[in-house]
Amino acid sequence: MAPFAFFTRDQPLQSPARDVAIIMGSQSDWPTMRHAADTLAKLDIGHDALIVSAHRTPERLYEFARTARDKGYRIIIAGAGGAAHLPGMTASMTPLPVFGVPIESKALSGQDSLLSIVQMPAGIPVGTLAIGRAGAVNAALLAAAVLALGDTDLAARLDHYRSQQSEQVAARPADDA
Ligand code: RP5
Repeated sequence: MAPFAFFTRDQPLQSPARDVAIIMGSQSDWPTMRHAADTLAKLDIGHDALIVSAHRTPERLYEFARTARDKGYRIIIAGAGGAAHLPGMTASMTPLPVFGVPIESKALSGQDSLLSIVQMPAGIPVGTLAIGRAGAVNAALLAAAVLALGDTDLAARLDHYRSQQSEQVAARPADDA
């Protein structure tokens, strides 16, 4: 089977120069996970976004996780909701750093996602972020910070991002904001 044959339905997966793979358990996770993609794009960090379900497409998960490092990815951001096994299972099959984003589920507001991602047994780490959009944005920023350790241009872009963010905070609250 050709590598990433699972991912060719909509567009061929371009092999990286993409440092970050954003994976998610379902199409329904994309409204959250697109914030990670948007943040990486703002920082000009190459990335892919892929649907990989631990429960519905376990073979796709196995294929992805086993080959991610050889494909050139350096960091994986994994978003999942409910019984959210995707980040932990991915981490078990790749030496790459995995950052988990708990999706805000309907039934339990993401607390199920959070607890099932964060409480990894010792030996296989997943860096767990906040529930929902904040977690997706911060996963991208954390990935950027790690990549910036070996990339001075990216470090400068990240400094600029944070400076701009600071400048956008008003000194006083406004009634009509
Ligand atoms: C998980 O199940 C996904 O990560 C998603 O958050 C959740 C629900 O998926 P759908 O039923 O909306 O496809 O695997």
